[in-house]
Amino acid sequence: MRLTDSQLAAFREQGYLNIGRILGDDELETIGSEYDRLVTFEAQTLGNEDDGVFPYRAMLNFRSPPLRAFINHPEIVELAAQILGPDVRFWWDQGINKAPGSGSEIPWHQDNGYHEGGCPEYLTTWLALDDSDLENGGLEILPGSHREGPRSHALQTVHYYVPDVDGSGAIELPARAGDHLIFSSLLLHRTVGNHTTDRQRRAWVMQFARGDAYNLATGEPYDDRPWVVRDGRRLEKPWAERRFALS
Ligand SMILES: O=C(O)CCC(=O)C(=O)O
Repeated sequence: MRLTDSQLAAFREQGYLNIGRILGDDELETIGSEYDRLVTFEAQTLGNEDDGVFPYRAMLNFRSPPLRAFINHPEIVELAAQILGPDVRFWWDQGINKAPGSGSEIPWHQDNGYHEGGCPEYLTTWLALDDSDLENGGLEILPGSHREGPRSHALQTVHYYVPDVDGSGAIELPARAGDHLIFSSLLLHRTVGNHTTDRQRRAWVMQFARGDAYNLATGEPYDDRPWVVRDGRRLEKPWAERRFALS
């Protein structure tokens, strides 16, 4: 998928974009059925019992060969290279299902806030597997907030969050099932609780980083993340110098 110049300019300026549907029906069906097998209440939940927990699972690509095939999907990595440059590593993926009654929020944060030692700005892709809005646990964002750089995060249970965010400029970022949202890892965002009784809100998040990304505290390269694009060419077989340890 190639962004137009005006889409790219809007992304750089606002820090986010809904690029619509870039995967086919069959692909979305494969993702949906593998996701439903893996992202379940029985496997793992996040959130708190009082508000209602939600299924969460990290690194679905480790657990499912059909899902692993998407980490170097041609449309997705073309987009990543256009934004990040000619050398791109796959960074992380996670499934989050704000199920009906999962009232727990994910508080305001930048995705960068989750990495000890810090890492440079990277790209988050957020695939909506269901329609998503503020009734069923959808996203709220602060447009342009990525331009202010990294913010310091506090830890609340397992969520890193930015305290005292002035949310007065926040907007809803809705999506239709099948849409891909993309945003900067520095964009401030949160997701609200799902207060419906019958509308699940599943999302599969995949993230990509520049090939030269390194740990800002230790100086170490992130060479445990697989290459998906090198010298502007998509790799058929992603590979990394070191094995990634999922803790
Ligand atoms: O999908 C969600 O509920 C949370 C997404 C999010 O905030 C993230 O992936 O950083």
